[in-house]
Amino acid sequence: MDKKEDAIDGESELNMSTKKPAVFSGVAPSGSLHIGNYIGAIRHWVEFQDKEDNIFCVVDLHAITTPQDPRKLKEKIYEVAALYLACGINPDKSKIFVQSHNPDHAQLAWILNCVTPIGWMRRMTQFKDKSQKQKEIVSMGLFDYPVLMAADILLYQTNEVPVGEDQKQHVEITRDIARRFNSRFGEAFTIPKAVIDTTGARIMSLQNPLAKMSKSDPNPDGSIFLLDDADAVQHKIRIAVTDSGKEVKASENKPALKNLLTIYSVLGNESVEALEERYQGVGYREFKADLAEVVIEFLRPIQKKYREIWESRGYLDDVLRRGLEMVRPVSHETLARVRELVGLG
Ligand code: ATP
Ligand code: LTN
Repeated sequence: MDKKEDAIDGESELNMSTKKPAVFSGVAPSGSLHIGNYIGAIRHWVEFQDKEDNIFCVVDLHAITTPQDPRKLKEKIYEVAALYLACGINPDKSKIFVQSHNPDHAQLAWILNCVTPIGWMRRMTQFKDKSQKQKEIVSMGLFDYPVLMAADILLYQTNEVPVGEDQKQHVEITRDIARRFNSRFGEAFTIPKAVIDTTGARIMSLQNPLAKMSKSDPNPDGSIFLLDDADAVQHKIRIAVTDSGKEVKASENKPALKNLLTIYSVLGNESVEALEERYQGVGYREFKADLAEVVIEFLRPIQKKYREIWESRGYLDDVLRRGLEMVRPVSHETLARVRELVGLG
């Protein structure tokens, strides 16, 4: 990974003694995981698994900040956890658990709410976007989303938060909240930093190359889901929007082609330059047909592993239980210190 680190520190005295950097990240089970989630976040979790001390969380409390069907939510939580494993997260190397199974997250979020100025929250662009799109009422939970995310990260004295570009602002506010708490009450938190790759940090919708590929996009043709079958992948790529002209080139004035080339390059493991050369003088149709094959071949082993995991539900429960047991003492220690510093009995 060509790491672009968005902040300079990510360390504090609390973590100087730890050899491996502490990493925390998560995905909300608010829909089906797509290749944007994989390219922007999960592949980096897998890549650095051996070098870091990792926690990967299924952030179900974040999912309910927008309306979810209660009958489907539980299944989605397990689906996300199973996909973490199917994508290559190894539960012997990384801890995986479900956010709501650890009540420390909600408790720390409340305390952080009481030190976070409302003006900081009003600047959050994701809230502005999501609240505009929201057809039903906009909940306090949606507004408070970044504070809960800060609690997730700060509970574990996290150094690094590997995420896609859209989460940069949330990690920045996490840093601000941590600094404010530390200076007002005393050292409690490590200051984390976002780790964002220079390639693929923002995969765009196949139907609108100016909008991010997103789980909650009502048009499923804009996203390729990790569990899409071959026919769906072929169809979505065939009808994907392209730019005017015929050239397969990743230039700024060809955002659709740039996006398709990025996907091809990452999932097919070939440089964009090599692809541009290979497809010189070749029409979009052939390029898209090859891209569909690359995506299908990439998804095949993930889907096979996913099905195996899904059939042994006891194993998945066990992984999540073990993950929770390992993370709980860390969050507990942070929360106890925070309570003490704040003066809660
Ligand atoms: P939602 O629509 O419910 O907000 P989402 O599809 O935007 O969901 P998240 O759960 O918000 O996905 O994101 C999980 C991780 O995947 C985050 O690290 C996020 O930055 C990354 N990510 C999400 N969408 C993309 C994308 N289109 N390109 C690159 N990374 C992405
Ligand atoms: N907001 C994140 C999901 C998330 C997260 C976190 C990511 C919740 N808590 C802590 C990293 C660290 C998103 O990707 N939408």
